[in-house]
Amino acid sequence: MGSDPQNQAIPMAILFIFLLQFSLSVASTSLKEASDAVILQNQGGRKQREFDYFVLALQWPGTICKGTRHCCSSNACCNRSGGFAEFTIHGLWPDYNDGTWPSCCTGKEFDEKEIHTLLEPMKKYWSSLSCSSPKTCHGAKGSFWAHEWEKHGTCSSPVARDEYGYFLTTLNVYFKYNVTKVLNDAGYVPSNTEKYPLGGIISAVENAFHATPLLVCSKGAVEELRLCFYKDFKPRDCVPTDSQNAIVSSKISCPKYVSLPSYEPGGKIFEFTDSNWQYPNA
Ligand code: U2P
Repeated sequence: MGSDPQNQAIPMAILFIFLLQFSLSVASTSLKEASDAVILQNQGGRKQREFDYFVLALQWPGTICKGTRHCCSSNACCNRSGGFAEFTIHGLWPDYNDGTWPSCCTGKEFDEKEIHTLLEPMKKYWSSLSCSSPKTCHGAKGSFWAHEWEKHGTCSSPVARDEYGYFLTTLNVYFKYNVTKVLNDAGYVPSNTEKYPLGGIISAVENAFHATPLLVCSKGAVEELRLCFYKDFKPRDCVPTDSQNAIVSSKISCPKYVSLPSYEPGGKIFEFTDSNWQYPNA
């Protein structure tokens, strides 16, 4: 009961053409995906590839504000009534796995009007804790928010594609992963007398988010706590970063026991440097 080889040849040819077309279309799709993934961003002739992961950098105002020497209207250390009892946002930074990061990826300048609907939470949770005006990507001086958007936000594509998206995404991640609550629940509360084990703080965050944070200290006090995320904002371990050719890791930056200083404005006498500055609650 042998079948006719001529009759078989036609379906085989159709199958072959189908498979050829299928593999060509798969190949072109994966080529397209590969080229979508490697976005080459250009500024001043520099080419930067797409970032690998996000760092949400949080600052501890109690530590930073202790170093305040003078006041101005833009420094929340001077004018926040009631002080601070929580981490505030420093920035959402797209980083590379090798410890470096892209910066100033497009020419897009900061425009506060684009985020006018976010100003209330921004002022409260993304406050500037300094009087100095950081550099923007164009060499001019700008606000803290302008610096963070131009340096880091413009490199967050394709996850956050514009200024509004960048700030909104950052606020959402900040509210979702509430480190202050995690530490308070574990008994690590602001104090000017207590010292806490660095390992205990790291474990509390690991237990809550199943990923290892990175801590940065100044004179034995927690100055920053960084949480790391995949591009879909699932938590992942932070890796030591390379800051001005020095490796930053929790153990290098912090002692075995660290403080989380509390801070209330008014406890210090400031020299104030602009006429807009007002004493808190004045
Ligand atoms: O750590 C000092 C400064 O380097 C920039 N930085 C650090 C680690 C990192 O993963 N990504 C990154 O950008 C920060 O610069 P800034 O945004 O303050 O200009 C950080 O403060």
